[in-house]
Amino acid sequence: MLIKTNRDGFCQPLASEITSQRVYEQRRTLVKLMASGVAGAALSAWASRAAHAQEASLTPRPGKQPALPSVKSSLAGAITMEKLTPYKDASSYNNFYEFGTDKADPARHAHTLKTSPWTVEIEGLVKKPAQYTLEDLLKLSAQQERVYRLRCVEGWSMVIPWIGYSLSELIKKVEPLGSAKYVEFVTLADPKTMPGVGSRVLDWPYVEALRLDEAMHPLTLLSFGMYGELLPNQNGAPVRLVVPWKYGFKSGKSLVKIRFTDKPPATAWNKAAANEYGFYSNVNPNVDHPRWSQATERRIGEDGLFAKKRKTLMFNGYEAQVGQLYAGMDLKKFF
Ligand SMILES: Nc1nc2c(c(=O)[nH]1)N[C@H]1C(S)=C(S)[C@@H](COP(=O)(O)O)O[C@H]1N2
Ligand SMILES: [Mo]
Repeated sequence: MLIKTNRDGFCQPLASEITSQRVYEQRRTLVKLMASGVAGAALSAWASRAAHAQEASLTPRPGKQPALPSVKSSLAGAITMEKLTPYKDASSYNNFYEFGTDKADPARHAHTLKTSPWTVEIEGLVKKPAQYTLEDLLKLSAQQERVYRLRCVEGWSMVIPWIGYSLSELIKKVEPLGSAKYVEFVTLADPKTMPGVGSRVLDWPYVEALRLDEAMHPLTLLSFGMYGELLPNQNGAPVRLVVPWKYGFKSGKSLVKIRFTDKPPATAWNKAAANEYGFYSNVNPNVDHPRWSQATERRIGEDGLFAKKRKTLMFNGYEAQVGQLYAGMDLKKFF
């Protein structure tokens, strides 16, 4: 660390130097993490030591996955002070239809998902199409911890300390062409390891998409971990999206391809039921799902007999950050 001596003779590192030192140490830690094979058993002793050194320790590490060191994000809206959903609930009550449609199915079946080796292909309207290995992606930018709410269209929500960095960091590297207006996210569809892919509930692979400016918004997170550790398979390992102001289904899990297009891509839920799931799918308490209200939500992990339902907030509480993206749009029409 660089030490500056000020005129009084006190030695004080500058705040900016502390930050860069942390990022440097974090990168070194990640290199070690990868040298030992991301999910290797040999890693666990080191991982628990690294967890103690971790700056952003909001919860005790669950100890289910190797640690993923991160720094606490300073981005406005990236941290909520609400109580975290217990890890047990966040990792056992999931939607991941490739492993079955019951909320308990992903935790039960996703152990078959093979997350290494893993590559994400970037294609379409970009100057620099590329194939990124997971290791490349982990190193691409500093890992941050962000505590986001995620609200499912079905009416439940969770508060999760995600780890990752803004998707915009990756997008900037591949240089979208002027003609690129949308970003399509294609997720893994492997019938050998994903029993749900044999069913006809959705048209596989599960595909989601954002407008380019939504994808570039700093809150849009490319996530590799949660609760201080790598993502468990059922939450979308090894890399997923988290778009906190949209219904949960926009946050694609286990991404394998990111494609830049000039037309709105066809998305899995829109193809399945266009009248129920629009392209935008912004959390909006004033626009009901055709079959149920979207005005309130139930927080998973606190649903005791007398637990009150919470009022759902516009853009899931992120209106100050993202409202501008939709200025002048009729959100009943563009739901
Ligand atoms: N590939 C894929 N991604 C997916 C889904 C899915 O079925 N397949 N379900 C979505 C839905 S409906 C929700 S609510 C969130 C749930 O994320 P979580 O299990 O980490 O809470 O994942 C989203 N991403
Ligand atoms: Mo969902």
